[in-house]
Amino acid sequence: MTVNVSAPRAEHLDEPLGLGEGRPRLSWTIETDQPGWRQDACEIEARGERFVRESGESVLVPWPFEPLSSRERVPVRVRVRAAGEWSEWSPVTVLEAGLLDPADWTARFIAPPGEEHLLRGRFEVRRAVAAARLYITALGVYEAELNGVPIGDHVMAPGWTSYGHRLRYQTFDVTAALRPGPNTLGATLADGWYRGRLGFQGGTIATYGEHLGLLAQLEITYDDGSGDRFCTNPSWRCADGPLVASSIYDGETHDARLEAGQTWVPVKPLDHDLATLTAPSGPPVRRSRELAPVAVLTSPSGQTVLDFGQNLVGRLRITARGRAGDRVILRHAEVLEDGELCTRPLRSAAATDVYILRGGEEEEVWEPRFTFHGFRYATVEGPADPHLIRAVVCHTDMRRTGHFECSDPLVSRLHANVVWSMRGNFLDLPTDCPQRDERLGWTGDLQVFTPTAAFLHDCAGMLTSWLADLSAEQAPSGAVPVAVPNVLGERAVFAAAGWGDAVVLVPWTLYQRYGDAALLERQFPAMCRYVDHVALLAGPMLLWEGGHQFGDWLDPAAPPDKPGDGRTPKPVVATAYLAHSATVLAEAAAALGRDREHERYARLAGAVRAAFAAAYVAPDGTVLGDSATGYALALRFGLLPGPAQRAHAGRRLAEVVEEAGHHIATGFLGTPLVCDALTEAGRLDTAYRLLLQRECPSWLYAVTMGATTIWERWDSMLPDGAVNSGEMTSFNHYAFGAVADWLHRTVAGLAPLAPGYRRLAVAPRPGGGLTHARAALRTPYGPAEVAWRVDGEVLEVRATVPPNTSALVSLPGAEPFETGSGEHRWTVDGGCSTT
Ligand code: RAM
Repeated sequence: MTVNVSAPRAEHLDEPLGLGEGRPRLSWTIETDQPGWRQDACEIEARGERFVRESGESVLVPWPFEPLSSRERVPVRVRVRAAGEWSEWSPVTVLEAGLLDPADWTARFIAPPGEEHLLRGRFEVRRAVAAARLYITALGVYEAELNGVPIGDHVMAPGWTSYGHRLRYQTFDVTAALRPGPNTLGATLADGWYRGRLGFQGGTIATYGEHLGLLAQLEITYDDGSGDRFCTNPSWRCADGPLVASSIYDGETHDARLEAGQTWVPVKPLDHDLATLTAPSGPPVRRSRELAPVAVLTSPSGQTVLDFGQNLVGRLRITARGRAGDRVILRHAEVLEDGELCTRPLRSAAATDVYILRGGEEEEVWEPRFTFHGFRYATVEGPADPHLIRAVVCHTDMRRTGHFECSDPLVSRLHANVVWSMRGNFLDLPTDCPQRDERLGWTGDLQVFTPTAAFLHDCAGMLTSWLADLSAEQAPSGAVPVAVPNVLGERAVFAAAGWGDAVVLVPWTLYQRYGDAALLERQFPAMCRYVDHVALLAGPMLLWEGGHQFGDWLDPAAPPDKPGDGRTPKPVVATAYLAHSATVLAEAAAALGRDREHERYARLAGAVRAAFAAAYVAPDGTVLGDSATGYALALRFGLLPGPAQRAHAGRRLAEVVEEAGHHIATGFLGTPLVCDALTEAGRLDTAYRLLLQRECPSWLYAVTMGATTIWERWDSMLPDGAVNSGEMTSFNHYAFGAVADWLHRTVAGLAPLAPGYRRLAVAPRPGGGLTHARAALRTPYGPAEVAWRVDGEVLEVRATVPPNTSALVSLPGAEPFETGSGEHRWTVDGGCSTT
């Protein structure tokens, strides 16, 4: 028997350099050929100390030793015991703490006196270097270099957080970049999210501050144990450089003629609270892949148009040759209209990059550094060879964890589109869209998409940071901004059903998917404050009927200029969400062992459910508004008072969907629930017909129109190919992609039953004429998979259950049963229909 233990992972990080946790929790996975393998105990070794824990836990296991101190480097390994036998030790992971205390910083922020954006400082390396670390961040975005060589491969660092509360710093190992004698540490600063145009439809300038700033602390340890520290301080100098303009929305202008010959002037000190500094809890943004154009076209007006075959987020890298002062101009768009770049959906975002050539015989290669665009198409003007242009895809460097495919190529493409929309909108924070003058962390969009996101990629670390901002920005009343970080001001801080509920529902989903109870505990006070606030708004009747609501946003029946006015009454949506959040909060309290809060919120949830039923559910089970979203909410959130009403609501939901010709009749909040509600109501056939509809509005309509990402509106592109003229016409908005969670859990049949998938459901529900489907997930415990295939009357199901977990298996027409880890194969004869 072999039992291999993976190298331990710290927190949600694959790169444990510069850890911000003094007590990092550890996780490992097991590889074994033994079915049903279960851990009885583990032993953790660090700093030569060992600790045995009599426990089966292998995910986010508490740090058993004295906390790490700042900068401490600790090799850690683990072994496990099962059935009395200890395994071999795992490979070692070396953890290294970052600067855990504001007092560790002797560096101070510096700022250019004017609009200079190049900064540099010089220092001496006295002898052979054993180790060197650079701790660095900026007010703005930065790229640093040592002796002219870029440090690291991060993009748009330090990213976007609620800067007034939390500013992330990065830690780099720069040992190899130093040389004996004089060295130069340099950085380029740009506005990024800190000072650029940011907001809703235009936005404001200098959202966070007037001045860009840099903070850097380089710590050198020499081979004799002595050290030097070199910090940003008033001896640094700054200069203008080639970065002429830079804006996230509008693009970047780089004048290569200004790359040399600067005049360096002194910097000035800048005050900024070092207590806001925090280490990242997730991976940085990186360049993840490059795409070559699939076609180079000439538009009717004579423009050279590149088609990358995929709507993506990132920027172009060009290769140019020409005279000094020649310009290459790049414009980006997600779609073409009448063969021309259609930039109207970008609203005021210019999305234009300009490169001004140095000139000469040599090829000049350039990629903008401090902007990103959402595009599939681009026009290029000037002396750059279009065939050599590459699209560089950028997003948070999350581990890909989940995959899905099935026998219907359109559904598989729909799923691929969801993955691309996640990539495009998980660029340091979860955004609604990546292309127009917006790109904000809208809470509602993430709320509905988190279950899907948490399957596709390991986004626990990234969303931990976003949630910290969400709680930091929560008002004393308990209300939260509708988009986080909040740049829309006070008017954006209000409870909106389905949006604000992200406070409660996102941590809960992350707990279920990643087993992170500490995160749940940390968010718990914010969750309570939010639900208390909404309960207050709902008043003594416990009906949430007032205030500004987005409703079932972008229901296809809503008037184009009133996207919130769909068929489902707003009070129905809002009160349903209050009941749901209170229920989830009660469950969260139970999971955390908080009995008092559990009781309190379970009581509130029960009362709101009763109020909902009394006010909005007729005795026969008809829900006010008689809409698909109303029924989906009532069924999924358990708001129907009895079995008769439940049965009626299920029937009525199916009828409503059929009456709409199996076209989508739901918006942001109903869409993620409707297939689940139908399945639960015993109408899987109707759910499949809804999924497989190809006419507008439907999920597959966009796919038949050539979509490669999920659209904001069901008809972002109209059937005749015209681009919707509405204000909000993004082609890269993940919200409607939330149906992928149903594909994973129900179509393929792989779902979590206990936090972190410690117990999973294997419950495939074949239908819709599909002949096979498969979901594969790297769970926190290791790879899991469910795959099925229909051959005539026979259904064959294969499943992989990770070591140290178990599964509840429900096959069509059979009694559910439990199984342990390992590779399984079952067949069901005759008992399933696939039409
Ligand atoms: C828009 C975006 C976003 C949505 C809000 C309410 O600006 O489309 O997705 O959450 O409105």
